[in-house]
Amino acid sequence: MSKPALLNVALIAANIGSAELEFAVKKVHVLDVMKKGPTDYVTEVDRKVEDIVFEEIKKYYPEDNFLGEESGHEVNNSDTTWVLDPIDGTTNFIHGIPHFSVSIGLCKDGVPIIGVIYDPFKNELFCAEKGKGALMNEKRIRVANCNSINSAVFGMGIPYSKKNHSGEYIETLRTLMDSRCGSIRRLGSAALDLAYVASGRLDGFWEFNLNSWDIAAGSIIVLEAGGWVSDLQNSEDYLRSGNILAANLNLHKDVVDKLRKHLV
Ligand code: 2AM
Ligand code: CA
Repeated sequence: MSKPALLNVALIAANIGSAELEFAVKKVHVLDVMKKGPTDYVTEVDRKVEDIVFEEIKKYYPEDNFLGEESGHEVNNSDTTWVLDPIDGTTNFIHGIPHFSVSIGLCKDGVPIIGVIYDPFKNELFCAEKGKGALMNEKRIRVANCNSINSAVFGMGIPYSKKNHSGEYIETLRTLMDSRCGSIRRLGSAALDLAYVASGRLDGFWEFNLNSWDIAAGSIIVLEAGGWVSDLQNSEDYLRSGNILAANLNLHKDVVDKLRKHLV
């Protein structure tokens, strides 16, 4: 019997994970919240969603590699890795702020080829497959065509500790503010920030020091929606560095030109 297509498996798994999140958010006030670090939270829901999503994928593709925020890296000598963030935006989730997502990326030889991001609260499902375009709830999406920093609305994230690029972050913020950019938002889920760039809700997004599970799915969705993704020096090494800038091609070039001289 042939296996279901990779994207279909990612979609089924995202639906299952998202249903669990939708259920869990109703009892968020009684959750046992644990800390991985001073500002890094995990809940029993993160772990449960990770388990059920990987369990579903492994029904069809058990021989692949699996990288999850909570369970770490399972290496099975495959060139294909499923990269999962069971809740992207855990801090929002814990605080009852309805903006978080399940994010499932699939990388082949380290390059994202499939991305699925599900926002259970708004019932919005973003997905893409390399070469096949990007969709939101089955409708084709494209990045915005904003060409000017002055009218652009950017999403961004604030790094979590002093050693995590806080100086560079302040410089990027100052540079864009000095350039009189349109507006800046800090929404709290990098996966959804990228999905919003892909769907034209945000014109651009940047953040430092993310993990591959935060951005693997979102980056392929932006690329397939006609946008461009790099690190802040315009290198394509963003998945490894975790420093990311996404926008349409014209805006991306303008922002990189402005930011480059402020970054080492
Ligand atoms: P998370 O909710 O899965 O942790 C928001 O700026 C982004 O930063 C989110 O994608 C969030 O992912 C991530 N993030 C939140 N807390 C973090 C921490 N302590 N260290 C690194 N990344 C974090
Ligand atoms: Ca997470």
